[in-house]
Amino acid sequence: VRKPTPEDKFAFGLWTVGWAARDQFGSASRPELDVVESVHRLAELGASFVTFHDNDVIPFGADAATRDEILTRFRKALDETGVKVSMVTTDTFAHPIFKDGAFTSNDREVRRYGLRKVLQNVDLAAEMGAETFVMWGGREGAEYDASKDLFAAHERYAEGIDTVAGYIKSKGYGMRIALEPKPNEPRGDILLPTVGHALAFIEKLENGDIVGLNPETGHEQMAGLNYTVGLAQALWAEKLFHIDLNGQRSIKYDQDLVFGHGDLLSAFFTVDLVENGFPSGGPKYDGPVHFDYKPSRTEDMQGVWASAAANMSMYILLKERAQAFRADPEVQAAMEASKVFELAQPTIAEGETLEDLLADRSAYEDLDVDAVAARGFHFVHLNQLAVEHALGGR
Ligand code: 3MF
Ligand code: MG
Ligand code: MG
Ligand code: MG
Repeated sequence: VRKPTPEDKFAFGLWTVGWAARDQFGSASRPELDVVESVHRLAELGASFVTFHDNDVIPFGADAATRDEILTRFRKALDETGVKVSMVTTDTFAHPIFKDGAFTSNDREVRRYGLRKVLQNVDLAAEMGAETFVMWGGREGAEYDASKDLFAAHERYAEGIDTVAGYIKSKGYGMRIALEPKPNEPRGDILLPTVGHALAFIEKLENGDIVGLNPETGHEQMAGLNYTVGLAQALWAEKLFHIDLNGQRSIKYDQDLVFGHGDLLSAFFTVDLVENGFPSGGPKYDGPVHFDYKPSRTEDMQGVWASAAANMSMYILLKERAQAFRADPEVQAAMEASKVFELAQPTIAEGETLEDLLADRSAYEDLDVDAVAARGFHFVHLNQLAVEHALGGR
């Protein structure tokens, strides 16, 4: 596999390689990692960007002097390596004050504190030159339906996001917000559980023009959904601001495996969409290729760096396969035979009116319905070609 280049725009969360593998059932299996080392190692491996939660870099509650000292060290590592910060996000889930959420906690004092923490981090994100501000509402949810006024919860969630978006605008920061849906974990149910829910939510915001999505592979798959279809709708809505790539094997806890180590064929089609776009053109994703995975608890530090590299190798391999797939004349012919391109033709032609359609007997009264129904689409052949390309068999 070829080495990553800056054109690949690979990005990693500092919390990914930095995860010491503390889980629900066990203590850490690895030492804590210094962010300065992470930046250097990721740069050597070929990443161009890092992303972080405020508390991945600055401990919760640190005083101003400590904060400045840490940020100076961090900035030095960025300068030395040329690594840029593409996205910043806020930890509104780890500290117990957020146990019932930050923007949707029943406790108003918690909500005001949560909003202040996020707004402070917006300033840091702008200072660091981040283009995207991700908001994953990990604790915005409940275990018990009786515990939440769900109307009020959506009102407060919208109030919170609108306030942050309004603040970004008022400060003239060129940043955009990307909401990250997730169906559950750590809460029993999380608000804005899927891409579709979040898209509908954005429609009702006052400042929704700068609010889009950061869909994560595993999160959609935890809901039994097709990640690529979610990305497609977000693209269609012109709301695909960021992506979190990783691997997940079916509906279970959030595994955060290496990208491609979950549903490999789905990963192939994700890369095909991200790199090649829709067959008919249309909006394309052009942000960083961001990995949000966890080096498994079984891994030592060597395994941490090997798994980080694996995400990039996997993406590069799938990108090469997806490019070969689209360039293959046999695939193009199979797509043609499957009428993939015909879907881009408007059902009512340009210049045609609804009256024309209603008067067109060939469209309805005279259509040989049985003959049309008997036509096959040959999708299985097309899919076989895709799988053969994905496996490097062509
Ligand atoms: C949890 C996540 C989060 C978000 C992160 C960035 C800790 O399942 O995916 O990672 O991606 O908060 O906003
Ligand atoms: Mg994520
Ligand atoms: Mg996640
Ligand atoms: Mg995940």
